[in-house]
Amino acid sequence: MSENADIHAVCELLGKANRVAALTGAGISAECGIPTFRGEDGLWRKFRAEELATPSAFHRDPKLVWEWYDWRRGIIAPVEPNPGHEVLARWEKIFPEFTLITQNIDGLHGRSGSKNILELHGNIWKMRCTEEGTVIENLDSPLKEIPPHCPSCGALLRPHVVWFGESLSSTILQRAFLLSSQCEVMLVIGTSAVVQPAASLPLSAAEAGAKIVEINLNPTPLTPYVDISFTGKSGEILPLIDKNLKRKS
Ligand code: BV8
Repeated sequence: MSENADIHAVCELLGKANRVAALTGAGISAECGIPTFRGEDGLWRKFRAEELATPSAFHRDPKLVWEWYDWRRGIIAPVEPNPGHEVLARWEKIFPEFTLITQNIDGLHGRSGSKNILELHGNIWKMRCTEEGTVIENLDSPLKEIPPHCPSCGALLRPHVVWFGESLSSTILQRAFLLSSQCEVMLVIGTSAVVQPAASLPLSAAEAGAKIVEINLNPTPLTPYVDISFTGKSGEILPLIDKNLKRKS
């Protein structure tokens, strides 16, 4: 189908839907200049992200891991959300039930005004005490101390994110699967759809009868299973869909 026909088709779907969900990945923030995970630009020094985003890497060298997160915070801090983030924030107000499920830890959905966000993998602007488990927000960029320590007990702080090999919060994960299985339309935006369990959410939504709409620069393992697939930049395609959407708040 031509892109225009696809735009028309997705607006038809969204025009009559009450329960809509969106799953986002690093691709939705790429147009802000934030490196994706698996894209060419995802490399830091000579490390692959999966090598640093693990409990064993932190145990081995917490300073090195914090230097990586401080580098990423330094890239994220000055940027503004892009039109893709903004459309999703606006859709939260025009659909009776709109759920935003993100794998991103950059906090840009929140900064664009989205409220109802499930941050599956945590948030880079939050830290957790390795002793007490308390979570604190820290927006310093650059960090004043690397590695940072707990202001109340002095123990090492770790990024409040989910590392590979670590389980996600069961509360957030259960809610993500519940809302995915209840939505009528799920948009899957800017994710390579390989990291589990996040990559299973669109499949469980499809099994429950939802229509799946994918927006990605490239095909993904999910593409053969979706109802409508847009190949392009989410910061351009989402505003295009929004402009043609006959739904106002
Ligand atoms: C767990 C936080 C229990 C940290 C992240 C089953 C099978 C195989 C493996 C596993 C499995 N179950 C569990 C695993 C292991 C692992 C996993 O899935 N590994 C993968 C690599 C196969 N999962 C886990 O470890 C999870 N924990 O399952 O615990 C357990 C444990 C062990 C074993 C069994 C069970 C925890 C996963 C969470 C890890 N933490 N982030 C940090 O960020 O520092 S994941 C991190 O990577 C991101 O959060 C994100 O989730 C993922 C990156 O994926 P994307 O966001 O999709 O980004 P990517 O760069 O890959 O792709 C970008 C896409 O955008 C591309 O498609 C590109 O084409 C597109 N794009 C680019 N520009 C644009 C665009 N699209 C549109 N517009 C554009 N402008």
